[in-house]
Amino acid sequence: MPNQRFDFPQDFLWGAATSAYQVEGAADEDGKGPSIWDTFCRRPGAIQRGETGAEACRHYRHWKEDLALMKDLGLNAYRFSVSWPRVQSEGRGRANEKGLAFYERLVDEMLRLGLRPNLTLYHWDLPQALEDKGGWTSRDTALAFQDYCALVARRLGDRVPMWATFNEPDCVSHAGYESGVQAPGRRESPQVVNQVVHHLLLAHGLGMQALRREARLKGLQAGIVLNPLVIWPTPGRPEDVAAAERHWRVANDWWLEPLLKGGYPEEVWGWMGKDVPRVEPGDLQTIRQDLDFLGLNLYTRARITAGASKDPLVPDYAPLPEGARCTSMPGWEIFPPIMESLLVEVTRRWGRLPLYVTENGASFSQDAPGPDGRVHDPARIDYLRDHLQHAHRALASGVDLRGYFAWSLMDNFEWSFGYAQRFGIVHVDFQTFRRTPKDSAHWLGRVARENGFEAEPLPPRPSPFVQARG
Ligand code: GCO
Repeated sequence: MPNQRFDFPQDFLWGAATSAYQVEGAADEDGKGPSIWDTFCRRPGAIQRGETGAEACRHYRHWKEDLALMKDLGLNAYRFSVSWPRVQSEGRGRANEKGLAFYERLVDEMLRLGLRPNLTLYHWDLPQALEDKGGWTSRDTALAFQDYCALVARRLGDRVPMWATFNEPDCVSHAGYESGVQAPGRRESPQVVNQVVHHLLLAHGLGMQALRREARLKGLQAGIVLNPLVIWPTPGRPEDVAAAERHWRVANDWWLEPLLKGGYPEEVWGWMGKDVPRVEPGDLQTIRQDLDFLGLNLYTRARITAGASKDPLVPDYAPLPEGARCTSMPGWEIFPPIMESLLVEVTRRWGRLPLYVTENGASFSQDAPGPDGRVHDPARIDYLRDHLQHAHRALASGVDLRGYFAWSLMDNFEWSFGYAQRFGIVHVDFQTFRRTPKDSAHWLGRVARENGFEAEPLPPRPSPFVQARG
């Protein structure tokens, strides 16, 4: 079958993504206060091999080289996050001038190089001082977040064009306060976890208001980055589709409905019973701020089946299908149709709104320079290309997709996995901190320069929800 062109819309953003704690290092330099991740990494057994983000990729020192590397590859955007405790060491009050100056230099250099800055205000690194006062279980933290957003918007709101309040608040709440596998590593009751979710949504609304009040750049885009479960019903039985639909409401719409419509999904609220969050008058109106875009992070699918669970809040996950190919992340099946399915489902359920794929990528932990000094990662090129082909098909169906950010620019601190996982399109030697662009970096850079690529045509495969609706 002859190859076809997969061309993307004009002005499509082609970028790479990182987050402060995962790449910066300099954990206690220049006035930065401790974050909950600095604390959590000291908990025995929390992080594989007892590793920490204290040094990470030393991006705090190598930032200029890292930006130049993206520019040389041909990328035109960079998604990064601001470390709250680097800007306000205790999470409140006076700004840490050296911390703000770092981000000012970083943004100014991006603009000089023609890399569109895509700034995330919160990528999980809460100042420890706020956690000591309750963290996200406390409504006050949402108020502190509003002040933090205003502070950063006053300093960078005249030049940063794209802002996200949060990255994956679902992980912040459920991994941080329910399972405890991420910082702050707490295991709270369902009601407390639901209250954390509510405080994060409230903080988002307050942060959006602060951004729009304080930032001066005309045409600034503000939104949020979510990681909806890419729910995939096991094929064949109507009850499996029904179970999957139910879990879409529980896992995804519990976030999307307040953000886009200003209310929690009624049926899910009912299933929660006494565990529902306390909602103050006006909260839902604050949460529902007009979004200029929605960022979506996606990697793999969640196969849902109708099984033994009697609790509508608890899904039955189907095992990996026979012969499933996975990345190095345990159980992360490689299944590129997720890209079309999620983009189409979000648009179908919530209306056409500007979307960015703010994270998509694969960890292959054996990545290393070969005898030729290059890092050959064909599996990652296949992963990126296959997912982009499905993104292209979503665009053809009318989805308003405006950009794609590979996770990640460079191998980095993968939370509880430490440095064992390598998601980067650029290899990092964690002894020398030498950066080596992998073959996938050169491939993505060329796609960015050409705004598309050639590949074999895709076989037809609408998502099961589309099939189920007929
Ligand atoms: C996330 C985070 C990233 C991760 C990446 C791989 O989506 O969990 O935004 O920080 O490193 O997704 O797990």
